Amino acid sequence: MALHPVVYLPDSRLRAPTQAITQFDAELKTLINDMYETMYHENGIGLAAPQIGLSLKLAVIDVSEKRNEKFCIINPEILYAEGEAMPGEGCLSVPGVYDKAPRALKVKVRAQDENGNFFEREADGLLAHCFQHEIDHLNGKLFVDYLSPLKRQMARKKLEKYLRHQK
Ligand code: GNR
Ligand code: NI
Repeated sequence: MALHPVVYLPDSRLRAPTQAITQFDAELKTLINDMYETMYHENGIGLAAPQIGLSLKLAVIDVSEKRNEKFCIINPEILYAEGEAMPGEGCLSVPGVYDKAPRALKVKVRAQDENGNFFEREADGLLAHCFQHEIDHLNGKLFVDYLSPLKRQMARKKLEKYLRHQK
Protein backbone atom coordinates (compact mmCIF):
# COMPACT_ATOMS: atom_id res chain seq x y z
CA MET A 1 0.00 0.00 0.00
CA ALA A 2 1.24 3.46 -0.79
CA LEU A 3 -0.01 7.01 -0.63
CA HIS A 4 0.25 9.12 -3.75
CA PRO A 5 0.69 12.90 -3.66
CA VAL A 6 -2.41 14.73 -4.92
CA VAL A 7 -1.76 17.27 -7.67
CA TYR A 8 -3.35 20.72 -7.46
CA LEU A 9 -4.74 23.17 -9.94
CA PRO A 10 -3.25 24.52 -12.25
CA ASP A 11 -1.28 21.27 -12.78
CA SER A 12 -1.63 20.33 -16.46
CA ARG A 13 -2.06 16.65 -15.54
CA LEU A 14 -5.59 17.53 -14.36
CA ARG A 15 -6.36 18.63 -17.94
CA ALA A 16 -4.72 15.83 -19.92
CA PRO A 17 -6.86 13.37 -21.94
CA THR A 18 -7.25 10.03 -20.15
CA GLN A 19 -6.75 6.57 -21.59
CA ALA A 20 -9.12 3.65 -21.21
CA ILE A 21 -7.95 0.81 -19.00
CA THR A 22 -7.54 -2.48 -20.88
CA GLN A 23 -5.45 -4.62 -18.51
CA PHE A 24 -7.30 -5.79 -15.41
CA ASP A 25 -4.26 -7.26 -13.71
CA ALA A 26 -2.54 -7.29 -10.30
CA GLU A 27 -0.82 -4.00 -11.06
CA LEU A 28 -4.21 -2.34 -11.54
CA LYS A 29 -5.47 -3.78 -8.24
CA THR A 30 -2.44 -2.37 -6.43
CA LEU A 31 -3.08 1.03 -7.98
CA ILE A 32 -6.76 0.90 -6.94
CA ASN A 33 -5.79 0.01 -3.36
CA ASP A 34 -3.30 2.88 -3.30
CA MET A 35 -6.00 5.23 -4.55
CA TYR A 36 -8.39 4.15 -1.78
CA GLU A 37 -5.63 4.64 0.77
CA THR A 38 -4.90 8.11 -0.62
CA MET A 39 -8.59 9.05 -0.74
CA TYR A 40 -9.17 7.98 2.89
CA HIS A 41 -5.96 9.69 4.01
CA GLU A 42 -7.12 12.95 2.38
CA ASN A 43 -10.68 12.57 3.73
CA GLY A 44 -12.16 12.72 0.23
CA ILE A 45 -15.33 10.99 -0.94
CA GLY A 46 -13.74 10.31 -4.31
CA LEU A 47 -10.41 10.35 -6.11
CA ALA A 48 -9.81 10.22 -9.85
CA ALA A 49 -6.55 8.97 -11.40
CA PRO A 50 -5.62 12.37 -12.92
CA GLN A 51 -5.54 13.72 -9.35
CA ILE A 52 -2.48 11.57 -8.68
CA GLY A 53 -1.03 12.46 -12.06
CA LEU A 54 -2.17 9.38 -13.98
CA SER A 55 -4.09 9.88 -17.24
CA LEU A 56 -6.33 6.85 -16.84
CA LYS A 57 -10.10 6.34 -16.83
CA LEU A 58 -10.28 5.22 -13.22
CA ALA A 59 -11.79 6.67 -10.05
CA VAL A 60 -12.50 5.41 -6.54
CA ILE A 61 -15.45 6.58 -4.45
CA ASP A 62 -16.79 6.15 -0.92
CA VAL A 63 -19.72 8.37 0.02
CA SER A 64 -20.67 6.35 3.12
CA GLU A 65 -20.49 7.93 6.58
CA LYS A 66 -18.64 4.96 8.03
CA ARG A 67 -16.07 5.10 5.20
CA ASN A 68 -16.51 1.43 4.48
CA GLU A 69 -18.27 1.30 1.10
CA LYS A 70 -15.60 1.18 -1.56
CA PHE A 71 -16.78 1.80 -5.08
CA CYS A 72 -14.48 1.76 -8.08
CA ILE A 73 -15.43 2.95 -11.57
CA ILE A 74 -13.30 2.13 -14.58
CA ASN A 75 -13.93 3.46 -18.12
CA PRO A 76 -17.23 4.97 -16.92
CA GLU A 77 -19.88 6.63 -19.05
CA ILE A 78 -23.10 8.36 -18.12
CA LEU A 79 -25.98 6.60 -19.83
CA TYR A 80 -28.52 9.18 -18.83
CA ALA A 81 -28.91 12.09 -16.47
CA GLU A 82 -32.09 13.72 -15.21
CA GLY A 83 -33.11 16.63 -13.03
CA GLU A 84 -31.06 19.59 -11.93
CA ALA A 85 -29.25 20.37 -8.70
CA MET A 86 -26.69 22.88 -7.43
CA PRO A 87 -24.83 21.00 -4.71
CA GLY A 88 -21.92 22.55 -2.83
CA GLU A 89 -18.74 20.80 -3.87
CA GLY A 90 -15.11 20.61 -2.94
CA CYS A 91 -12.17 18.95 -4.67
CA LEU A 92 -8.92 17.56 -3.30
CA SER A 93 -7.13 19.22 -6.23
CA VAL A 94 -8.59 22.63 -5.33
CA PRO A 95 -8.15 22.62 -1.55
CA GLY A 96 -9.75 25.40 0.47
CA VAL A 97 -12.40 26.08 -2.17
CA TYR A 98 -16.02 25.07 -1.78
CA ASP A 99 -18.76 26.25 -4.14
CA LYS A 100 -21.83 25.22 -6.08
CA ALA A 101 -21.72 23.31 -9.34
CA PRO A 102 -24.58 22.45 -11.70
CA ARG A 103 -25.28 18.72 -11.57
CA ALA A 104 -28.00 16.30 -12.56
CA LEU A 105 -30.11 14.98 -9.67
CA LYS A 106 -29.95 11.43 -10.89
CA VAL A 107 -27.60 9.58 -13.23
CA LYS A 108 -27.15 6.10 -14.56
CA VAL A 109 -23.52 5.10 -15.03
CA ARG A 110 -22.10 2.19 -16.99
CA ALA A 111 -18.58 1.21 -15.99
CA GLN A 112 -16.24 -1.70 -15.42
CA ASP A 113 -15.19 -3.00 -12.01
CA GLU A 114 -11.65 -3.96 -11.00
CA ASN A 115 -12.04 -7.32 -12.73
CA GLY A 116 -13.20 -5.75 -15.98
CA ASN A 117 -16.83 -6.78 -15.54
CA PHE A 118 -19.35 -4.25 -16.85
CA PHE A 119 -22.07 -3.02 -14.52
CA GLU A 120 -24.69 -0.29 -14.47
CA ARG A 121 -25.56 1.77 -11.42
CA GLU A 122 -28.29 4.32 -10.97
CA ALA A 123 -27.69 6.92 -8.28
CA ASP A 124 -29.12 10.08 -6.80
CA GLY A 125 -27.97 12.37 -4.00
CA LEU A 126 -24.31 12.55 -3.06
CA LEU A 127 -23.31 9.46 -5.05
CA ALA A 128 -24.84 10.94 -8.22
CA HIS A 129 -22.96 14.19 -7.66
CA CYS A 130 -19.74 12.33 -6.95
CA PHE A 131 -20.10 10.22 -10.13
CA GLN A 132 -20.43 13.43 -12.15
CA HIS A 133 -17.51 15.10 -10.34
CA GLU A 134 -15.20 12.10 -10.92
CA ILE A 135 -16.25 11.56 -14.54
CA ASP A 136 -15.57 15.27 -15.13
CA HIS A 137 -12.01 14.67 -13.83
CA LEU A 138 -11.59 11.89 -16.41
CA ASN A 139 -12.54 14.47 -19.05
CA GLY A 140 -10.09 17.08 -17.75
CA LYS A 141 -12.83 19.15 -16.15
CA LEU A 142 -12.93 20.60 -12.63
CA PHE A 143 -15.89 21.97 -10.67
CA VAL A 144 -14.36 25.47 -10.62
CA ASP A 145 -14.78 25.52 -14.43
CA TYR A 146 -18.51 26.03 -13.82
CA LEU A 147 -17.99 29.16 -11.71
CA SER A 148 -18.38 32.70 -13.02
CA PRO A 149 -15.08 34.42 -13.97
CA LEU A 150 -15.24 36.47 -10.75
CA LYS A 151 -15.82 33.45 -8.53
CA ARG A 152 -13.12 31.56 -10.38
CA GLN A 153 -10.66 34.33 -9.68
CA MET A 154 -11.66 34.27 -6.01
CA ALA A 155 -11.22 30.50 -5.97
CA ARG A 156 -7.76 30.86 -7.53
CA LYS A 157 -6.75 33.35 -4.84
CA LYS A 158 -8.14 31.16 -2.05
CA LEU A 159 -6.17 28.23 -3.45
CA GLU A 160 -2.94 30.26 -3.65
CA LYS A 161 -3.43 31.37 -0.06
CA TYR A 162 -4.22 27.85 1.10
CA LEU A 163 -1.12 26.43 -0.58
CA ARG A 164 1.07 29.23 0.82
CA HIS A 165 -0.08 28.49 4.36
CA GLN A 166 0.44 24.78 3.89
CA LYS A 167 4.22 25.11 3.45
O1 GNR B 1 -14.00 14.96 -1.22
C1 GNR B 1 -14.73 15.42 -2.10
N1 GNR B 1 -15.94 15.95 -1.75
C2 GNR B 1 -16.94 16.22 -2.67
C3 GNR B 1 -18.07 16.90 -2.22
C4 GNR B 1 -19.11 17.16 -3.08
C5 GNR B 1 -19.05 16.75 -4.39
C6 GNR B 1 -17.93 16.09 -4.86
C7 GNR B 1 -16.89 15.82 -4.01
S1 GNR B 1 -15.52 14.93 -4.60
C8 GNR B 1 -14.26 15.42 -3.49
C9 GNR B 1 -13.03 14.57 -3.69
C10 GNR B 1 -12.46 14.82 -5.06
O2 GNR B 1 -11.79 15.79 -5.35
N2 GNR B 1 -12.75 13.95 -5.98
O3 GNR B 1 -12.32 14.12 -7.24
NI1 NI C 1 -12.17 16.33 -7.43
